[in-house]
Amino acid sequence: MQPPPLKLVVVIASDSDADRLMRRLVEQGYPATKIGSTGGFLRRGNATILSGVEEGEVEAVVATIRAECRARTEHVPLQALPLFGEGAVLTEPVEVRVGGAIVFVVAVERFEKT
Ligand code: 2BA
Repeated sequence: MQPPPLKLVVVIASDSDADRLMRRLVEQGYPATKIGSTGGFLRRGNATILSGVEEGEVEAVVATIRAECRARTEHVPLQALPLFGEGAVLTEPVEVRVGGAIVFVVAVERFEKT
């Protein structure tokens, strides 16, 4: 019999949400790996979490991500943004989404443990 198809759930979350999310995933029995990463726009530290699960487990993993990573908005000075900051004349802060999560679900072609 063929093993069930595997999916790789890739999550980009804020550092503050990522630790809680890792704990919840592991408590629920899902494997997870956290990698330190940096957002290209805000250049703030965030975390990338990888979780390889069976296709039928993806919805439960995504539900946990939704519960633990809530989006909010924050006002950031324009000067703090790498793309626009240099030489910016406007002083009003811009509204950006922080927290929440970006989730990619990708098919795993091959999984091997050596
Ligand atoms: P950052 O690239 O630092 O982006 C942080 C937040 O800034 C974004 O939140 C978004 O609200 C805003 N933002 C990003 N680029 C923008 C732009 N060109 N103009 C205006 N506002 C912009 P999220 O969308 O929740 O993304 C959070 C983090 O997830 C990103 O951090 C990045 O590290 C990652 N990410 C988001 N979409 C991605 C994608 N398609 N591929 C790879 N990484 C992605």
